Amino acid sequence: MWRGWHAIAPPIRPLFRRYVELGNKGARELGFRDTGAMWRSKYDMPPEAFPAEMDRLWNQVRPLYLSLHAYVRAKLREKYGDVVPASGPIPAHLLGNMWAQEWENIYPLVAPKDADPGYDLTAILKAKHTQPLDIVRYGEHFFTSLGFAPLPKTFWERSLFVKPRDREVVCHASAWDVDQADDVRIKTCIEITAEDFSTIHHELGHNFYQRAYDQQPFLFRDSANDGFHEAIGDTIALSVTPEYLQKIGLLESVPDSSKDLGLLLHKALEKIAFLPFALMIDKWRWQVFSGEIPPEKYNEAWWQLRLKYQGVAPPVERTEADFDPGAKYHVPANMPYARYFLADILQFQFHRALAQVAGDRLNAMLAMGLSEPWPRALEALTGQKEMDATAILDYFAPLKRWLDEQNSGKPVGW
Ligand code: X8Z
Ligand code: ZN
Repeated sequence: MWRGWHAIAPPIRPLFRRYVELGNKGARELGFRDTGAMWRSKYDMPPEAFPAEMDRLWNQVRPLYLSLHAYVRAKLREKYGDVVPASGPIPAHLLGNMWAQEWENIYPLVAPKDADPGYDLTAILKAKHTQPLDIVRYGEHFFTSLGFAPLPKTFWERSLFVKPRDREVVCHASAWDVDQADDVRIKTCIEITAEDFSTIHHELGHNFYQRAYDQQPFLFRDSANDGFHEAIGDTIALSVTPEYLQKIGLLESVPDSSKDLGLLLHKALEKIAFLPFALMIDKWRWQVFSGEIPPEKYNEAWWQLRLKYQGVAPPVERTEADFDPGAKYHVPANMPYARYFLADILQFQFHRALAQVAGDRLNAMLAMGLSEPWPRALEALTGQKEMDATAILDYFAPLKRWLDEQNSGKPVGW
């Protein structure tokens, strides 16, 4: 007999309320005003300055979000009629994601007529019978192609990649460095979708970061701030272009540049739609921790912020009998969320810089002309003051291995 959800899991609102009290008690014992202030203290600036920094970034991108929101609203109105208002908030359940946090699932509804790139990575992966571990190998390949060492054997032995049949696990993807050294792992339940293809790149970004700083003193084994940790895999995934998919054998032909607009719109549905969501989650929690939002207003304040930042509205009336924030993993899991907002901004900054750095460094050397001794010019591009033949050897290393095989048993030299 169905006894209702309460028989399976107790209602989360009173537990959350108690968690807020206990969290604040702990934060105060550590010298912070509340948990929110503790979370905001990790950005190399006074905790009070951090929200203004978030707002500054949000105001930079807000016009782009408004344009995207208006376009999507109009398209949804064409499809669904008057349930979508001409000028008000978009009903949150029409955006193709349980939390309306990323909207790429409704791409087919909003695709530009003449610029749809015409491929669907989920469909391609399924048609190729891609397995969960293959997706992880694709992700690892991107990093090794940049010169990172392959993941250790223990990563493959100790990670959780698929949902076990015999027990409940937390499927929300996470990455771990269990011994703060080489024992890195991921824990997730991979599904064969484009979304999980990106998520795996995201998680591996954490693992490769963890391994890169493993020679630091213990207390320095972390990213510059938590936004950096969240941004690395996504920076890599921004280079998962049609050209790259073709290179790794997932796409037969690359759409020509007339389809770039469709690709960009798809990316915007992921990355631009996400920004106000990622911003409002901790705006809500900071106010909850500080007491500005009292428990009797948890849900009302949640939807006010959803309206203010995202321009979305609940499809049915919500009351304080509901506790919608509890449906977002990070809220009950006590995981700060501002980091994802920062990561969304930073990944594009990193990506642009990685592309520019090569050109800029080359130009720095060229622009020096004969004004400096050549070792300085060499240093401007390579960071090295001496000429070094290891680069030419690296370049030909596979050929050298092959030649040595061919020559085995034969005389070498004269
Ligand atoms: O929680 C995550 C990762 C684990 S650090 C899968 N993300 C946020 C979310 O799912 O809400 C990645 C992007 C945003
Ligand atoms: Zn992450």
